[in-house]
Amino acid sequence: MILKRKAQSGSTRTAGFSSLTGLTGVGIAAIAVTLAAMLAATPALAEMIETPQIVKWQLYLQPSATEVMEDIHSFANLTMWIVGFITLFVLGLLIYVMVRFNAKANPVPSKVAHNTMIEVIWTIVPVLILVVIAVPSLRLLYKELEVPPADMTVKAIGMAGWSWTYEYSDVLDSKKQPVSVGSISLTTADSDSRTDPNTQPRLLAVDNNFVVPVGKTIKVLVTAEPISVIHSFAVPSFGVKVDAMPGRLNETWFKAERTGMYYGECSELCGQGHAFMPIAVQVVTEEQFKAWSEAAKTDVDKAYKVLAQAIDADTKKLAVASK
Ligand SMILES: [Cu+2]
Repeated sequence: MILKRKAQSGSTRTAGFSSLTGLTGVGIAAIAVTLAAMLAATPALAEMIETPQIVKWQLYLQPSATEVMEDIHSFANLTMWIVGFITLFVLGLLIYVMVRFNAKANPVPSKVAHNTMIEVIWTIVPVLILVVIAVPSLRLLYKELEVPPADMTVKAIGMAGWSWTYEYSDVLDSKKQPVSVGSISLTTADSDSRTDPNTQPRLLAVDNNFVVPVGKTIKVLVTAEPISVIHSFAVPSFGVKVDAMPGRLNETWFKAERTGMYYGECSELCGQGHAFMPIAVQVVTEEQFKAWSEAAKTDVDKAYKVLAQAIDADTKKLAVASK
């Protein structure tokens, strides 16, 4: 298992982008809280590894499980600092003007209307700030969009009945057809078939997970069933979000660095079942994936039982080894 995670602590997840509200009192308070939290953030490795992907009352971005999402975290933090400093600077100027130049303190106002130097500065400084933001922004955009040589390709199809189908182009059944896995939410609009609320979160758990091996570059071809509407394949911890459109093939990629469950949701308003078509990605070890894919060639239902047994056995082995 690869653990490559930079400074990121749960305590940085505070006010988030609410500071974009600009000069309102709420915005300023949010920025102050966020900056204070960022300053106080001291990352602890153990905490990072054990951080669950979803927690109650979660704010800000989910913990990252790929390098792309790690970069999104860094970029979001950079822009938060810039937004914070600009807002505090403008607030300072406003307070200074209100105190120093109000009618009582300054009864005879100056009639100066132009200052070339100040005008040059307030044109150039914002340009420089935008350049500072543009460089990492474009670098990140290219990293997200350019798919590196993939170890495996999977086609994710948004279905008309508000569910997902995953087609494994590299796992072929006896008829040389890609193994196809239907993935339906366990919490549907009119019923809830979850048996364990702890391991099967509401509106996120599905019957068949999207199983992938850890540390491998997975290329995802994203589309929607021809009779369906536009959906969107999104997994926040991977920094992945791409539209699933009927008659069109989009592509994205991810390389998960840790095993575990990662949840996403359809992120394009697609109709009455929009809230009931989650994406559940199960990242497993290469051996566990082999066990799953071998079994899936003949029987998909059995493959998930085989996978559960393999994970169980490995967990027990780990527990014994750590004693
Ligand atoms: Cu949808």
